[in-house]
Amino acid sequence: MRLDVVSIFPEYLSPLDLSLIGKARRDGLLDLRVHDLRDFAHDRHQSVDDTPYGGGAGMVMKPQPWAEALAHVAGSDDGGAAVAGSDDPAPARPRLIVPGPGGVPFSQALARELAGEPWLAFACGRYEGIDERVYEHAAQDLGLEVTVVSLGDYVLNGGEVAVLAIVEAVARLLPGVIGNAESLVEESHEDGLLEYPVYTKPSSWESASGVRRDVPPVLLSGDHGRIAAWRHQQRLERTAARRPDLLHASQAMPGAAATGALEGLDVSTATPADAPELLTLSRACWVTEGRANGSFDIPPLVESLADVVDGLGQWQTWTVRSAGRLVGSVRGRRDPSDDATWQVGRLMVAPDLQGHGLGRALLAHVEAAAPSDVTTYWINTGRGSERNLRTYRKAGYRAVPGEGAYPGTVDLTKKRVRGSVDEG
Ligand code: JD8
Repeated sequence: MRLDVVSIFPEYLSPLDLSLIGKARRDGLLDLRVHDLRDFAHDRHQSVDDTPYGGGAGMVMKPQPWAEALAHVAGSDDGGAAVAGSDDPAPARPRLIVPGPGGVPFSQALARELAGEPWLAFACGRYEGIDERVYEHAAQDLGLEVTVVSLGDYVLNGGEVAVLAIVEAVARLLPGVIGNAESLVEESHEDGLLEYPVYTKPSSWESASGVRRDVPPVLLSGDHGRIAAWRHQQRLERTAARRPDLLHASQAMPGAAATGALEGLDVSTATPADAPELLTLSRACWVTEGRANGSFDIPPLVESLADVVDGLGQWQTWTVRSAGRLVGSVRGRRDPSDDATWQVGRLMVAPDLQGHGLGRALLAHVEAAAPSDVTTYWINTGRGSERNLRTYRKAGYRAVPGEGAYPGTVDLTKKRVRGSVDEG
């Protein structure tokens, strides 16, 4: 994997010379390059910031140095980042990650996703932030996929700390970076539960305050079945105590963490009796899309119960229930204007259960349901629906240039691969 980081404090990234990441770089597993933004500021003081339009405290980072820095990085493909086995002639382009307090929350799921990318570039902002036109320029002019990512709900002074954390979380998932990949399996956030407590010698330890503490006897028993059960119980208790939000998700979708997100869930063909809950779930799921696309005047937010019932007559619709609760749905139909195209619509997952792979599993489910003579899948989403676009891209869909079927939307299509997973 190739990684490029641009910052006005390049030395801030020097911790990435150390430890496993440092070794991975020396072993050629990681091609990490750090660039000083000031090298792309050509005035006498190499200034990279100026006063904010509209007034207010602080300074804003200027667009020109960033534009030159990103052009330099994105234009410097030396084949190191080419997708293995891809015959795509187009020069590889980095996926641009810009840390920011307003970004999508960084998570283990996002770390796994980024670990699948051949080339990542990071833009470290400072001051009050980077001129907004740089984000648009990178996406629209340089054609980069741009994702603003937040490390957490607190305010830092710049993006460097976030990049240190993101690079470490991503790089350690790459083959060969950490010794035994085994240990990746039972980690916190890897499967929705926090890790179990760990102990080492001595089995009985007396602290300076004279208190003696022993290792839980089960761990000295050699009985691996009992040890595994004790450790799982510890993980459940710890998660319930410290992160009940995680527990809720893993209980509500028992299969998600293990293998298929639909495992243990009841997937059924929708009936008019499901319409009231489908209407409610649509409202809940499309509020974020409305905000992301600057308009709440979109069918899932304005349609009536009668419209939902109507839709059930025009589309094959599936519901997903967990212990009776409607937690997801999706629908599919032949494109009225092209029999060989299978339209996928209203893919939705209850907001509190998103991020656990249920959306991807539902997409695979509706694709597998397409009649055998279907050759292409079609899906539509808001141009601003970054998360959906990422999910569909990961599932192999590609954006159709130009305006989508509805104003402010993007159409995406994917060729059906015979004998592929999506043929169920
Ligand atoms: C990038 C400039 C500072 C932020 C005025 C303070 C991430 N979880 C996170 N918290 N803060 C950041 C972050 C902060 C940044 C920059 C990331 C670039 N600042 C700004 C807005 C308010 N100052 C972050 N990831």
